[in-house]
Amino acid sequence: MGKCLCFFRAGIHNLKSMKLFILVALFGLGLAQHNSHFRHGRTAIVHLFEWRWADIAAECERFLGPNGFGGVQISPPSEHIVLDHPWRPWYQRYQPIGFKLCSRSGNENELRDMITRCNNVGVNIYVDVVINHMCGSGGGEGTHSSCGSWFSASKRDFPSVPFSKVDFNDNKCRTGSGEIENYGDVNQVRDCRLVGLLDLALEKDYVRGKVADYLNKLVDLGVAGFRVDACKHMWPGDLSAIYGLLKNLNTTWFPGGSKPFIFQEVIDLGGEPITSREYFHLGRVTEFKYGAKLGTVFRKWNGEKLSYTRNWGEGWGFMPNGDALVFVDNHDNQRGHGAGGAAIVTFWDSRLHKMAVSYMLAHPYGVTRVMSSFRWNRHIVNGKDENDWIGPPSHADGSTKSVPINADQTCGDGWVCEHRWRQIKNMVIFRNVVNGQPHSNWWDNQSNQVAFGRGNRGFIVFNNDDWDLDVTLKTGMPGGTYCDIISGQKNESRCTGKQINVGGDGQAHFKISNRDEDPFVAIHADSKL
Ligand code: AAO
Repeated sequence: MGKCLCFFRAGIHNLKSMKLFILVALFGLGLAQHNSHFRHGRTAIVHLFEWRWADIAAECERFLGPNGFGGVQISPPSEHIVLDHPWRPWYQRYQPIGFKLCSRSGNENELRDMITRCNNVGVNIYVDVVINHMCGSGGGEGTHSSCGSWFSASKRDFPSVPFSKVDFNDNKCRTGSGEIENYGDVNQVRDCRLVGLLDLALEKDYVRGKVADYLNKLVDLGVAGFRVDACKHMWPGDLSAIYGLLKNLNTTWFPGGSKPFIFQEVIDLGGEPITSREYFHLGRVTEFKYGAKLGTVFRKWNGEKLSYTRNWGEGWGFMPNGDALVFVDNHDNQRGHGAGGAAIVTFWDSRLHKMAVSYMLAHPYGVTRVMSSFRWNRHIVNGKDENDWIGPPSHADGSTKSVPINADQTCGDGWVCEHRWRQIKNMVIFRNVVNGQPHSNWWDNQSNQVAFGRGNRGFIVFNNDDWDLDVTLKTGMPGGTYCDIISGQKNESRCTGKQINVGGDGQAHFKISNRDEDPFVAIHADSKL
């Protein structure tokens, strides 16, 4: 009896440990898709929207590597339609006609070279992949594509994959138009066309296989993961099946067993049956509430105040920190295409943009992404920009211009390069220096003057009121003289901007005029003289 009882107990014990092991393995697996694989303690992604591969490679080596950027989100590299607007609209990149690695940003060799050069300086590459659909149903027929491959939208014929009529959802969609007509209907959102885009039948193994082949080709080239476009329009089960076909990352640059980082575009500001939560188990998700709320707070709209952000992050109803990919603006909502409306703070409002991006980079919540844009001549009529389609700086033949770097380190020819603005570049470094440190030493004036630290490694103070800030605060930092990395930075043994003296008690006096070019101050362990 005793023997069998102890066997029984042992069996239970083994079963429990087996269950625990499976849970850890699954959880660990799940977490793995949430892991950005940043190297050397880096913490931020920059979206080099519409940049050419050759320019990204150069930027990795001359700027992003040396300044501690963790990675670059690149525009969709797959072959796309060429639309005949004079300026080739930016959104033609979101109308694939095949999976050849050949787009207006460059060809496969240029892509391979860029991924290698960026990886070699510790900058990861995350690819924006469009796998929900092919081109618009009105895309016509012919070779008007970025690499000259023939296709026919009306015949659903894409020989370069190949995809044919049976690989699309036309027969599954239940709306008369074949389009999404109501975001309140889950089946429409996932089985009908998003703004006319031919919807792929992702429940088919054949289609899943072609998509996985495309993603695995990029994994083999050395990418660290993917921004997956339009995930709201794909069933989580189909995405799970596709992600399950992905290879581990290339061990030339990543540890064995590393799974691709996945961050999924799902616009969820509430009010629709499809929510971000349905995608958390698959990878991180874009938190659109973040930029919408931060813009409202810094614009001081709807009675919002910066002092209300004491519990910023999950306290504001955002998704769990471990699932979040956050940003102030993105390529859609900086031109009114996505979610967030007029609250979104873009480079057009540069003073506010620097404050909002710096707040994001100082705060521990989420994996952070900085937008890097191009200018276009906005033409706003009744609150809508009629030129929201204009593509990147281009030559007369429609090809994208290279990114010239001026002597003052800014970019020319219409490229905005927000990531190169001193305040933003220095806050990317700030985020690296304070990585892992808790949010601490909060102070506010119950209006729009706030301050908070990151353990004993960093401290930031904002004045978004219409009067001066003049206060002595507990910073949590060791005593010493620190350079403010917003008004300047530390160059050898001197500060090029303001300097802050922290006493042995960790207290420091801050005086910030609301008329300052940048009414905020930030110091960190590496800006100490
Ligand atoms: C272009 C033309 C179309 C044409 C089509 C095909 O503009 O007229 O029919 O070609 O020929 C981009 C452009 C599109 C472009 C497309 C293809 O933005 O204009 O169409 O390339 O060239 C939805 C999706 C979301 C998507 C967003 C734009 O859910 O995934 O629309 N973003 C991604 C990319 C984007 C790209 C695509 C997808 C397509 O980032 O660049 O399109 O690959 C609500 C819903 C959202 C929905 C928006 C649509 O959002 O919730 O899911 O996003 O509406 O505007 C408040 C609400 C919020 C609401 C928001 C906006 O904030 O709280 O829920 O308003 O209305």
